[in-house]
Amino acid sequence: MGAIRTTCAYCGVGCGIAAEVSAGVSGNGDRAVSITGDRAHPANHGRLCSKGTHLGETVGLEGRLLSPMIGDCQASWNEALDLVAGRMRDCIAEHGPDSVALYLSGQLLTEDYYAVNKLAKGFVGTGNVDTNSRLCMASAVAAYNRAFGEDVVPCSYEDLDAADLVLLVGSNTAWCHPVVWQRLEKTRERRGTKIVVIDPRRTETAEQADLHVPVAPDGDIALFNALLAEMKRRGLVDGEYLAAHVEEDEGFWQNLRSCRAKSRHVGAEPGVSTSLDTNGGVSEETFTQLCDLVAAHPRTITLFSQGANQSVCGTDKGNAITNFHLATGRINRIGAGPFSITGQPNAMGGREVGGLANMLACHLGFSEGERAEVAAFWDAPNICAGAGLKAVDMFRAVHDGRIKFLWIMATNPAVSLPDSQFVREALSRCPTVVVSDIIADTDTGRFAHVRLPAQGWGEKDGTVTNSERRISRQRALFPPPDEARADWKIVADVAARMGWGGSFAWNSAADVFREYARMTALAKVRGKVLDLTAYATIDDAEYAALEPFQWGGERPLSQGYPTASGKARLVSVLPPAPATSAEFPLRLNTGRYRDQWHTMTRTGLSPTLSQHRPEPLLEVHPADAEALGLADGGLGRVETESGAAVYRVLVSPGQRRGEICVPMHWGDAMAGAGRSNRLPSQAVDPVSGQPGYKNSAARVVPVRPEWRAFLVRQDVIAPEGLLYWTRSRVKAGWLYELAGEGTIDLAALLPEGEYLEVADAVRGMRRIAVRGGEGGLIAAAYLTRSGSLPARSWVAGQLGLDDASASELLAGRPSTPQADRGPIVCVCHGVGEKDIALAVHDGAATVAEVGACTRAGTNCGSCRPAIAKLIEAFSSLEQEAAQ
Ligand SMILES: Nc1nc2c(c(=O)[nH]1)N[C@H]1C(S)=C(S)[C@@H](COP(=O)(O)OP(=O)(O)OC[C@H]3O[C@@H](n4cnc5c(=O)[nH]c(N)nc54)[C@H](O)[C@@H]3O)O[C@H]1N2
Ligand SMILES: Nc1nc2c(c(=O)[nH]1)N[C@H]1C(S)=C(S)[C@@H](COP(=O)(O)OP(=O)(O)OC[C@H]3O[C@@H](n4cnc5c(=O)[nH]c(N)nc54)[C@H](O)[C@@H]3O)O[C@H]1N2
Ligand code: SF4
Ligand SMILES: [Mo]
Repeated sequence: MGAIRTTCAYCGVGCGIAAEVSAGVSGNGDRAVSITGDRAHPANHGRLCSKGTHLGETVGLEGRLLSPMIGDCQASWNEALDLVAGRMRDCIAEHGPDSVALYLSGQLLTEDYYAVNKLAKGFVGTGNVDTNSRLCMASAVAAYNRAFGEDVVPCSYEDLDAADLVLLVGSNTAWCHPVVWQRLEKTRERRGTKIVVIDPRRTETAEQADLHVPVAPDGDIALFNALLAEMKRRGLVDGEYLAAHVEEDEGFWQNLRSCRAKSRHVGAEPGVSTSLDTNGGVSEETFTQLCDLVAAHPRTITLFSQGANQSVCGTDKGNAITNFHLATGRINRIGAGPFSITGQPNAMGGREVGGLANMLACHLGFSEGERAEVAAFWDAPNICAGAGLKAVDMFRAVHDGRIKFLWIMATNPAVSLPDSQFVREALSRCPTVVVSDIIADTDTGRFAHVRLPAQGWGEKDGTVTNSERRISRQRALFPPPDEARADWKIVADVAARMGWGGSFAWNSAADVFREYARMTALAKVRGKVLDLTAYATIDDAEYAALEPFQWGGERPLSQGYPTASGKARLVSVLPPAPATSAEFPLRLNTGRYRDQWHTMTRTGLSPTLSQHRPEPLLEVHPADAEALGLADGGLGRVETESGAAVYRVLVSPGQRRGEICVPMHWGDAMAGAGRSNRLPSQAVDPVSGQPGYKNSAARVVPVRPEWRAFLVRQDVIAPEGLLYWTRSRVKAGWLYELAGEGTIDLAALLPEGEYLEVADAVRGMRRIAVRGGEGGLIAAAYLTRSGSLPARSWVAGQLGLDDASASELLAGRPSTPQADRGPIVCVCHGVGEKDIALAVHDGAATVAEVGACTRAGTNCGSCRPAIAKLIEAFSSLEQEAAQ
């Protein structure tokens, strides 16, 4: 079989993939696929990052939900669908349509999204359809709507190739949109493009930038206002563009000036530089450097992501950015514009069809006229009366009993929503929770009354829209396993049981797509940019062969803005009011790791991807660590008004003082106490409803366990009563890190088998290796109260082996020492820090030269920023040594 062209399962870059299936087409579950980048796809031209490259490790059936479940009992589709439809019908009859809610995801395909939106807003008659995109780009959507009159991203990736200056605002691009990052690096090589990173943290992206602007948390509005005021002072505002294409809020320019004069302080102890002063907490020197770069390079793209969106002033941040671009005329021109980059593979598709509670469908709102047109198009009996509840409010309504039926699809809100203890309480109170997922055991699934098995990536068929509005096909590679069904099909099946079958009688994803494309005519006649009517009549073969295409074209707003006046708008925005707390003096930031995806239900299954950061880390500035009594590699508990979570401490000079950072990924399925969303509050942006995940008031206390241990075993367990535990995937099973107080019955955490054991009560050391029936190592555990523990990688490598020697196992290391590679940097080729140090010692001075001697960074390239950083560190060590 030749390669199947499809689209990556993960981020909104939307990379094209060529997938060559070598096993699994027969449906026996033993799947194998080789993944390479699709050279013909305009989003990536053949490049892929570590997550895309290793997709093959996550297409197996391990952990999959393979049949409908009612409670803990397997059920038939008929039973499950009857129950879901029956409960929904009863709920509507007794409590009205708004007692029903659907919570969706940017990981659904456009066809799925379209189907659910139609069911809810047209047939059930509720606006309560919202999506995890609320947590992700709702603020960017709101800012675009305010500035341009429609949710339209005004740029394309090709603009990145033509820009002279790229401002990355709140984006760790090298980790979260790695192929865009690689594209930027290419542009920089080719045309000397300058890259500026505006981020409180010195991320790997910031390390590689020409200028890092360490803005204070939520200092972006002050910074962009100051930047624009300075451009005005230097005579760089584009008066002609403003006159022809832009309206402004009353007093816009005075407001900007007064903002520049004001001095505000946000957070933190005295002496900590989190002041949100005139430049957003940025020193005068750095601010001037930024202004000089901006003044010198009119072809500017601002690429913004969660550091802008996930804030209680995220919409205003977005508009501070659009204001700057509009006023300097840096928009609708090649290589220029404010570019919100999307997170999930189909965040944009959801925005198109109406996945957000405050839009009806196809970029239409809830005016009488719009509702009537949509009702007519769908032939809908119960068009909803108006906008529904946004994500955080939706779960509040579940909590207080207004919503009694909740259907969650392709998202894991028990981990990903803020104040997750509250969310769990809400879920446990809700009379009916339905969860459609591909994985059997997720934190959210534990609260479901009914679980429905969906088809996952590699099985499902449909379309996704990426950050630059490009629609691409996802194509099935394998037959669906067991009972798994397409999400849109599950929705249609429920609709049919509700008596609306005729309106949901699609036979294929292509049928749904055509209907959606036809519906965009409603947007078109209202002067919107969204218009897919050219695709409304494609046949099945054309849909099957559909090539990636962009709606709106490369620069969709260059023909005028979709507002009544045809003009865009400068929106007056003010920096947020100061927030200080003596009890919680630190500012807590949360973010992502290079090789993990969200709540880890899929990437957590890949041994390769799990090497980069096997545990959740609490990053703290060295001076704060000292003041707080936190040791590098020790444990720390973060506390906020909402809750507490425990992490491994990483002392990092990349943090600003007074600010800490933790990852969003770990939930209860993967860790004991590392669920970060116990920490942020339910506070949201007043316009967009997006939570402020990146700036919570917090404090940290050291955790000093009496013992530490790790164990490896082949299966999944959930230890209880510990201060800390995490699990991470290794080749033949799982590696558990544990820490606790008092006594621990280590053997109780191990499977039955032949036990080999050593213990030293005085030193508080205990080691156990367990062999199975055939003599292979099935588990091992190592505990210490005061000493050190063996290297995890060697022990994990023995799991499942028949010839592991007893003495080596109990020593926790091989009798002939192996080369210690240090922490793995390049996961594709298994190259460690020490291999790179050696290469630098031998004279390698560039990433390419390190690649030539070690192969590091020569496959997907996701680790190249890390290699560059190591070269710098090791070369300065070498120089010091030489002096
Ligand atoms: N590896 C990986 N890639 C992913 C994902 C993943 O889970 N893993 N998820 C995808 C999704 S859905 C999304 S939404 C994207 C997110 O992609 P990004 O937005 O790049 O990711 P984050 O790490 O959430 O946050 C970005 C940065 O915002 C900074 N920040 C925090 N507060 C502020 C502030 O006040 N101002 C500014 N300017 N910056 C601030 C943080 O320090 C952080 O470095 O990634 C996508 N890609
Ligand atoms: N603290 C903090 N919290 C955050 C963020 C942050 O930066 N900081 N970021 C927020 C952002 S931007 C996002 S996008 C969210 C992401 O948060 P979630 O959406 O909760 O995260 P995922 O782990 O991607 O959840 C997707 C679920 O869908 C399942 N799934 C995968 N494919 C399919 C499919 O085809 N069909 C169905 N039915 N199910 C499928 C997966 O197994 C998984 O359970 O997290 C938000 N939460
Ligand atoms: S950048 Fe990586 S995760 Fe994102 S679409 Fe491309 S290969 Fe997938
Ligand atoms: Mo996201």
